[in-house]
Amino acid sequence: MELDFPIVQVLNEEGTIVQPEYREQITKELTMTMYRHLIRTRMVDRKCISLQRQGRIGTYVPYEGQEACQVGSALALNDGDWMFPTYRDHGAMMTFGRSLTQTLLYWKGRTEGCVPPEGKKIVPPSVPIATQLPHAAGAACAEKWKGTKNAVIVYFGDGATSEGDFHEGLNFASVFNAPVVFFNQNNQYAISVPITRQMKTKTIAQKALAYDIPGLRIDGNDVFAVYFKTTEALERARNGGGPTLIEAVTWRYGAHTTSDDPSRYRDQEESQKRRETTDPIKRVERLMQREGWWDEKWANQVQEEVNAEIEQAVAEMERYPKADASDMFDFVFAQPTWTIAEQKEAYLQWKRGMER
Ligand SMILES: Cc1ncc(C[n+]2csc(CCOP(=O)(O)OP(=O)(O)O)c2C)c(N)n1
Ligand SMILES: [Mg+2]
Repeated sequence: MELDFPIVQVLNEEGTIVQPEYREQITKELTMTMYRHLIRTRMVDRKCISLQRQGRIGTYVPYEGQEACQVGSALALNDGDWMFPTYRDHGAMMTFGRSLTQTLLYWKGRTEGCVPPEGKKIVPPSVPIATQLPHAAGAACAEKWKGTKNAVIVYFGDGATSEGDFHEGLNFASVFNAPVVFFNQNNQYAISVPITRQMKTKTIAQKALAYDIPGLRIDGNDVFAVYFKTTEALERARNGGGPTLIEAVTWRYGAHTTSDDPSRYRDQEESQKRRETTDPIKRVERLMQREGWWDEKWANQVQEEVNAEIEQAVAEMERYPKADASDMFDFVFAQPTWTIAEQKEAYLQWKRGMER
């Protein structure tokens, strides 16, 4: 079965284009754009870890290693498309247009961090696993029934495929031929649970067979494979071809969250080895060097610009007052249910007691 779903690469680990049909489209400009986004997402991620360690933001979910999945797929979207992210997909959200300040506000626990930028349909990140898949299928149906050409992308991890919502979302989208791309980042772990303990099938892509939709397994550390294959799936969706399941095979180098210690469940040498061989950013650098596009001065300038953007966003985030814990109750429903009203009252009473 694994042989029916080989991992598709466009750019291999050495930075060589292995699919000639894409050669012409891989221009210096496109590569520089990809590189800038990859560097930006990585630098933001590292900054967030250090902010969390200093107590300046709350628990944080890192994605280092998964930048190609997030950048490549987000750049494939049109402005009118929908994005349904998880807690790990702020790299994709930033690439699609969410500002850095909003990203930081989210991790500071402020509701402002969930408001999408004007005109962009970026849904707040889903923390409950897989609940966003049926929502995405529904939004895609709505776009179809309204007669638009807008498509939907929904992100989820390998662990999410064990949830009922994964199957319900795929089934619904398949039956109604909804314009949605199910974008799986298979980082091979659900917290400490490796994929071999999560499912018996060798691939996630093959699960598409059950819903009679295209299933594709790609190298998630190859930003060009992600970009071109997601673009093709979105195009098919816009043109009435229905949903696609994409499995992007990747790896997170760091911890599940800043509260996790991966050395307790996996060999740290594995991540170190992968950094040297399959890193998504090094691969693009190798391509640029091969093509004679690499310019050290330009690369340094990219870093300086991103640094300045980060520093400004951190300053803006820190000008906001601390999040008010009662926001947690106020923004669940437009009209609070009695249970939520009761919980809020209990919280406020407790808080008054603490202040006395
Ligand atoms: C419905 C639900 N069950 C359990 C959890 C606890 N939980 C948080 S992250 C996670 C693992 C998810 O793994 P995966 O889908 O592979 O995504 P990744 O974190 O690797 O990106 C679990 C079980 C949750 N958030 N929601
Ligand atoms: Mg995972």
